[in-house]
Amino acid sequence: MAKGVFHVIVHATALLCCTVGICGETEELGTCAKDDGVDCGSQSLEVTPVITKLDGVEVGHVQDVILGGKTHQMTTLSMKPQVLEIKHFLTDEECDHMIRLAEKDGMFDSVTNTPTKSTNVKIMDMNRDTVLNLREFILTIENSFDIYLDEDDMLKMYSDLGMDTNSDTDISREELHSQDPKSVIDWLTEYVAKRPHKKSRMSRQAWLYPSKIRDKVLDEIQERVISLVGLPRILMDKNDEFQVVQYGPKGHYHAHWDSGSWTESYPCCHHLKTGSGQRCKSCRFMTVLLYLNEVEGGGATAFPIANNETFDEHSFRMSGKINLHRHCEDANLVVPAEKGKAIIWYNHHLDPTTGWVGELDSFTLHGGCGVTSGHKWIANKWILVSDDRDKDLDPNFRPNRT
Ligand SMILES: *[C@@H]1O[C@H](CO)[C@@H](O)[C@H](O)[C@H]1NC(C)=O
Ligand SMILES: [Ca+2]
Repeated sequence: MAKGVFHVIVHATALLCCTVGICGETEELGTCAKDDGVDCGSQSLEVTPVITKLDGVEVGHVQDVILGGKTHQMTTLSMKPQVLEIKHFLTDEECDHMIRLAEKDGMFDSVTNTPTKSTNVKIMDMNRDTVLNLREFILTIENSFDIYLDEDDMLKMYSDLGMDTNSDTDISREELHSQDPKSVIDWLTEYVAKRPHKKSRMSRQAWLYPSKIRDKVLDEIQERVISLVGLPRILMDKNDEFQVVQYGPKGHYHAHWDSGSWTESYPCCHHLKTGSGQRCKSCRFMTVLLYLNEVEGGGATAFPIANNETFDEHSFRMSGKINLHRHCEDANLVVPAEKGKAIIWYNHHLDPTTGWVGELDSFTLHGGCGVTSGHKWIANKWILVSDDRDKDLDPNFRPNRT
């Protein structure tokens, strides 16, 4: 049996008091004594949706989940973060169908990392000696542009641009400031155009909206996801899209989080109208990743810091292991690509006091390993939940998609 497959949980007090129909049943809770005038009619049955998680129990645990009359096996791959896997969640025909829908929709290039004017350059002078050594400059470019260069690339840049005037492979503040930032950006743009594997993401994508395209197969897949996750239906209906992504040869996606931290003060993107141009954070409580094809080589999903005792972002960035093209096998959890397989994880903790979504779980850091041969097709289903329960549950609050 799947655990946590409730669509709503009724407030304990209301449930005991009102479904039983006899006030006084819950005296031990001190809320519902015989004479306190509680209306036990059905009107007072107050339903407050809460957020729940599937329970993976422990690593290696296998449980049956019945979805649309079919029994699937769900295996727990990790508990920190909790990562669950269901093989054959989609049939081969359903996978092929999703790919066809995406192709029909017209896939467009992902544009996550064209180095542009608006990018905020974060100078990574780790030891604060006002000089950037090679490692620090590599990290500066990684963190600012999502471009992953090695030392030879950097030395070529220094020499092409005449940056390192005294040839000591360090870039001093003077050397940096005598350089026009635009010349660096132009150099990077041209360099990675010829070497796409240096970019964070090499892929094409399309968005599929079950509510818009009214496709029977897609509707069935959507219903299967809804039964699996057991979350309030309104959350699923308001943001029903699947993102289908195709990674080409060398395609990969460096380690990242799918969601933002609640400490970021920006609004959740799904609470803004499309094209508002306002800065926002992704608020993706849950990720369901579906593999749509058999990848010839590579294409696993890696969680570099799963099950590590602690997480230190600074030391992680310094290690260079964010680059999953180079460091896939170093990841603590690697989930191989397999047609029809679903991988499920929760990007956030639960907040037990509110019953809603809590802070980002740092251990969900993950990415797509390089495709070494053939293509890789996946579909992402992000279940969007914000730190504002009322807005998420308000049926009138919908993003205005164009
Ligand atoms: C993994 O855990 C160890 C022990 O707590 C810690 O020293 C190390 O920095 C952690 N690694 C990362 C990448 O956070
Ligand atoms: Ca120098």
